[in-house]
Amino acid sequence: MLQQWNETYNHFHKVDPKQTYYLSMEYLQGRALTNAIGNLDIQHAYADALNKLGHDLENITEQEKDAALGNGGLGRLASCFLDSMATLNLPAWGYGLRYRYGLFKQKITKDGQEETAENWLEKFSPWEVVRHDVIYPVRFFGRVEVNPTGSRKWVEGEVIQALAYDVPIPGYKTKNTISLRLWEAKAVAEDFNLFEFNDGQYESAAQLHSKAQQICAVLYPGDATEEGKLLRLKQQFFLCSASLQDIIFRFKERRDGKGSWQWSEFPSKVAVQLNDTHPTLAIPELMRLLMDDEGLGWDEAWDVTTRTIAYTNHTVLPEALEKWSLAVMRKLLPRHIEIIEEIDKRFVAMVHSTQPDLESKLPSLCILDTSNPQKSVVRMANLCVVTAHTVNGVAQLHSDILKAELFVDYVSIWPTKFQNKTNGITPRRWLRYCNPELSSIITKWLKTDEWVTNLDLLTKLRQFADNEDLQAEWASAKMANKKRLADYILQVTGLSIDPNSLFDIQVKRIHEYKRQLLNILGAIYRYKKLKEMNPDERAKTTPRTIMIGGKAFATYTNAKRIVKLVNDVGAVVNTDPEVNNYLKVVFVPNYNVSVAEVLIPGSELSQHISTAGMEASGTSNMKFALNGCLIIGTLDGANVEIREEIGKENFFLFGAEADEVPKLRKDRENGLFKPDPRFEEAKQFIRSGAFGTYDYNPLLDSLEGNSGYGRGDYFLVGHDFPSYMDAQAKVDEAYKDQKRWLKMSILSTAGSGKFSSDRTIAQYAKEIWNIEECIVP
Ligand code: B1N
Repeated sequence: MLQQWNETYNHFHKVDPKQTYYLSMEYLQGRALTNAIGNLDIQHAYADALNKLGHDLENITEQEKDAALGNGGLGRLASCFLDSMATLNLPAWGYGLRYRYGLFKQKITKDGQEETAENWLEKFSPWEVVRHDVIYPVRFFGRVEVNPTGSRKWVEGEVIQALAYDVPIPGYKTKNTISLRLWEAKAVAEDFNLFEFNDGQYESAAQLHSKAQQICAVLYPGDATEEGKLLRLKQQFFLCSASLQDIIFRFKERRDGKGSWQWSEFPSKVAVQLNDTHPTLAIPELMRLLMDDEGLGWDEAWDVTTRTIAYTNHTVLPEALEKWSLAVMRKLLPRHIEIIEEIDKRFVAMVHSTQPDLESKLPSLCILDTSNPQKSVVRMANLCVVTAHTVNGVAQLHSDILKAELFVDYVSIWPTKFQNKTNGITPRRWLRYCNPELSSIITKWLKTDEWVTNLDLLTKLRQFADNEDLQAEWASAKMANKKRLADYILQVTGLSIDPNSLFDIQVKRIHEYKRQLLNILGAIYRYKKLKEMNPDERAKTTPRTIMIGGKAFATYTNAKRIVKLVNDVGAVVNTDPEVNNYLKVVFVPNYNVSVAEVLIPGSELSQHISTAGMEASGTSNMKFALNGCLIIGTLDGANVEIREEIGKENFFLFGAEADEVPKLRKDRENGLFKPDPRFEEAKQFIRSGAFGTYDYNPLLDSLEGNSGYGRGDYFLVGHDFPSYMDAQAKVDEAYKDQKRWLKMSILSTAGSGKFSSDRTIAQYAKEIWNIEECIVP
């Protein structure tokens, strides 16, 4: 792989194509071994070689720690994108940070979730190559010096070094192997103060060393929440500055010796994609490098910057839209604030002169929000929209909402700037490698394994959906995966689950908008009804194992209460001899990429039940559908498109639609909401103490009342509860008819071709980046 990696770099260097640089604060890579030997197509030889050394592949695979340098969907998307860029032979790079500690490990105790540090580098990572020759200075604080000529320079402050660690990203059955370049922060060697050290002042002697270490110490564990901490801003700038210096270095290196060239050529060699607003500082940093270091004028630098940068939005949740304090930013990045102020000033002037009808909208459209002069902020999404040549959402519904709501007034200024790029997942990791049983069956029936790189071929399974032989093979693969999953659950929780029950899974970050609370309230209602039945009635029900997993942000108390509730419900239900043959409730601890690789193939029903309009896309919905798992879900995010592709008769739909949500919230405020008795019964059961003495009132109170902070059921759990229970009843009925269920499962896989990240990346390449494949011969 190292050899192919070098060849790839050399080939790109020689051909000098336009390249994409993907900037992301998060990559959720998971383990690398299975993927690497699979993409190199050497699984069997590798396994044989290990056997000869007295080891076995499966055992070795398990030794690797997950690289969890991300929180959830956004970080995993970046990793799927890298796999597709390599597989499609695209000249592309990923840039990120080498966090010393990744996403925390979750332990479940009697008090609920406990977080511990994830020391993924404890035994070193064999997948990275430190590049002592690739190092750039990154400045913080300081001041702006104005020269007599009028040019400006950022000086003084503290300078920290960015050191590159490269991770190879092999494409599937191609030589092309691209790089994920992760930056680590280091103090400048001369900054160690020997004088102070000799004087016994050890801490102050090493001050810059410890400041440098802080920058990449830990991943911020918020998912769709913003922290607004200085260290986070430092991390963001560190990524942007180091990456852009590297990109500019490479651009100049490749122009060297080729005669004269112009900076205006930069956008024909470089595309920069911002993964959400987290790397927004790439905008003022590119402007600064071009003007202050390279001597370009404003107009020329602005032209280069706007033609280079594109922005992806991943959320409309107000709490996740980044706003940085102007005062904090001015201290940390004084030159960048000057640039941002100038961009804003020119934007406002442009609106005045060309869009006078939008003047009244300027307070919300401009970049700086100075409406509260003591608390002025920089709105990062606005800076991105004003600058980027393209802005995209991550599923059709989400992109429509961006155009109709969040960015509506920008659309009238730049009608062609806004696009949709529906997310995707890599079929290598999320089917070929995590589900070898199902993969062989698909290859056998399609008579080719080309589907691994051309996922649309899966539609050819549709013609066999009723075929009894395929259904039998399909069922036996699912059973094998369910048994493997049951073994895993036994190993991590000590709980036995029945592989003949319906495996029903919801795994994702715990968030009120994702409505794990709806799921567990449904489970509670089911439990109560089972208790009320006589044994004969019970025996006619469809046995279920409900599994819920996911991490809660450490200070998000309602999310932590949900984790505790799921565990408490499980403790009661699973030990109740009257019921536990028909229902089990399992909290799967420490959900991560490797756990997902076991859960998803073994799942039969999965829940994607967010309040409509709130989940930008979701990507685990695609992974479950691809593995033949049926979905119960709302019309939200990519669910809408999945349902279109696999057929509405194969999707258990319920709940309000996005455009109804505002009115439903209003109605509720006006006291017009009448709760379903089943909903009241489920809540009352918790209040009665059926699941222990923990105080669930704050959680339950969030579902009560008509409005108010943490009240008024903002996420419409009560409104959607009855239709959710009705949809669940349809699931139970459908499962009783296994022939029908298997057909639906086959059609689910058959309809998932669109959700390959190869399709997504091909669209980015053509419609945003304007790059082409560059195949290593
Ligand atoms: O990005 C995913 C989507 O599939 C999900 O629907 C969406 O929720 C997720 C701040 C985020 N949006 N915003 C974040 C992550 C970390 C952070 O510090 C925000 N994650 C998403 C991929 O498009």
